[in-house]
Amino acid sequence: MIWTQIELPSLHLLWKRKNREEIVSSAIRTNYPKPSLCYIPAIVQQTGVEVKAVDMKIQCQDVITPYREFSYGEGTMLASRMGMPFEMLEQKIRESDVIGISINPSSWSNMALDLIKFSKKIKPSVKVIIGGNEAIFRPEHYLIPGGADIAVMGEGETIIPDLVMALRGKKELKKVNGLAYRQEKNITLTNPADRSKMDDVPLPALDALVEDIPLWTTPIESWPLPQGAKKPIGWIFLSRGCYQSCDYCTSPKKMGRFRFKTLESIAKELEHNKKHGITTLNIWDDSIGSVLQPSALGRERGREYLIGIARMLKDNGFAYELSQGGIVIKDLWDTEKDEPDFELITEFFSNEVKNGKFVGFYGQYFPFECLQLENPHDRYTKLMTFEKEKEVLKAVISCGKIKPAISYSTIMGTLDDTSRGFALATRRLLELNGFVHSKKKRWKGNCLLPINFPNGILLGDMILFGHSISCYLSRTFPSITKLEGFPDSSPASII
Ligand code: B12
Ligand code: SF4
Repeated sequence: MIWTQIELPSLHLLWKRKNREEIVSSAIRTNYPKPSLCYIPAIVQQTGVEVKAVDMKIQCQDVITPYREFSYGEGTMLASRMGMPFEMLEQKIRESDVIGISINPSSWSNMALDLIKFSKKIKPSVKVIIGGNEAIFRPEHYLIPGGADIAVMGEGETIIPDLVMALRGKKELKKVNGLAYRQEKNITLTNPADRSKMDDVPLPALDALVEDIPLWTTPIESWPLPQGAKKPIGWIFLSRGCYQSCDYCTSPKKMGRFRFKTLESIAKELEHNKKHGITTLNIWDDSIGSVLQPSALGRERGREYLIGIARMLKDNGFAYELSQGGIVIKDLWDTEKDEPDFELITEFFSNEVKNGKFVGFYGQYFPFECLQLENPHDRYTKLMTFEKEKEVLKAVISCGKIKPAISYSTIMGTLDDTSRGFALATRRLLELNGFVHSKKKRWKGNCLLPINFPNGILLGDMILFGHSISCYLSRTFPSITKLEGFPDSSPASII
């Protein structure tokens, strides 16, 4: 049996309006590692099945293939796939028995549906199996009418071994836990699957991607990398799950109970990365700070664990960024002393250059989320008062020898948001920007002023919304600044 695991191409959205310049309106990243493309092959390999991994984002990056157009504001949005054209997969599909596709952001949905159809057209007998966020939350969309055969509704580690047995005819599909599958026009759901223990998660199949690894060059939260930090840039997950339950976030439902790796297994993974020439890492956990919760290790042992990880990373010469939030801001507050947890912050967020090599923390995305409210904590328990949040951020910025890159965001545009709230968020974002930029010892990092918008808000509305957005948009989509009436994005013009 041959299983080909695929990472979909990038989504390229082009906003076209009469007599106006066209605007690329999707965030496009290509040269970064794709965790599912390393984990799924590693799990499949353990079952003895031959597996191939294809990253359609990293191959043929300049090829743009339009696939759909829809009206958007005063114009139309042209959706294209950017990367390896489907036709180049033909031979691989013919040779495969299984096509595995991972779909995490919902915006990749139509590309996934097209690839499912394409695979079935090339080889009707090929089994198309999908996984990731989209498979878990709306399997029916991909099974009927999408045409996929099976949606994996949980974690590959606990589901794939039995699934492979079923594909080999040695087990009934209905007895494999964690699946949704198509039977003519109906969908059958099997029993939920167990969550995997973090130490049972296999080492990523870096061997399957040796040609791609040198291309993993895009830092997610900081451009450029600090001097002395080396490419390629890999990634690590220390945990799964999160003890919080922010209402906009799928992670706690998708990942379930919080689990974490032991220090021994983290040491093995660091060694594995080093063997493949990787000494710079994205820590991609949703919330490793969850170890501090009483239901995990509790504050005292949790701190020891986090400090242990930081020391291990540094002792092994790693540079690292936390590009998914990683540690909830409230977890960095010492409630007993009513001040930032300086020891934990210094251990985790410091850095230095040792023999010309950058070692330690170099960047983080801080999700401030609700700066428009007097007290952000009122909406999400993971947040604190703005004054405390600032103290934490200041401590993080000041503790290393080399200033890290920090980006931060707030979410605006819900029906509850008011223009007064918008003004408050703007002021606060500017204040943050002011002190993040004002420190000495700063390498030319990136301090963004992004504002995230929920679905349904048009780019055009965002421009009308106000000046702060222009700061974000002008960094992310430089061409947007050329729009008629686009506000000046310099901080002075905003105040
Ligand atoms: C790491 C990460 C990133 C990384 C890497 C993304 C990537 N393609 O791998 C970066 C930083 C680049 C990123 C970017 C974005 N991300 Co992101 N990201 C994540 C994060 C934290 C982990 C995803 C991951 O790789 N997990 C590791 C893999 C191995 O686990 P997994 O996908 O869950 O897969 C397991 C199972 O689902 C199953 N499985 C998965 N696929 C398959 C396939 C088969 C065949 C089988 C059998 C099993 C299987 O087995 C796996 C192992 O157990 C998630 C949150 C989360 N915890 O899921 C958000 C998340 C997926 N991201 C999200 C978003 C919105 C984005 C962005 C659009 C943000 C933006 N506006 O720029 C971009 C888009 C990506 C891009 N190319 O530009 C949202 C998606 C929400 C949605 N419904 O749309 C999420 C869910 C965060 C959130 N809570 O809101 N992201
Ligand atoms: S803290 Fe982060 S990962 Fe956890 S629920 Fe909130 S947004 Fe999601």
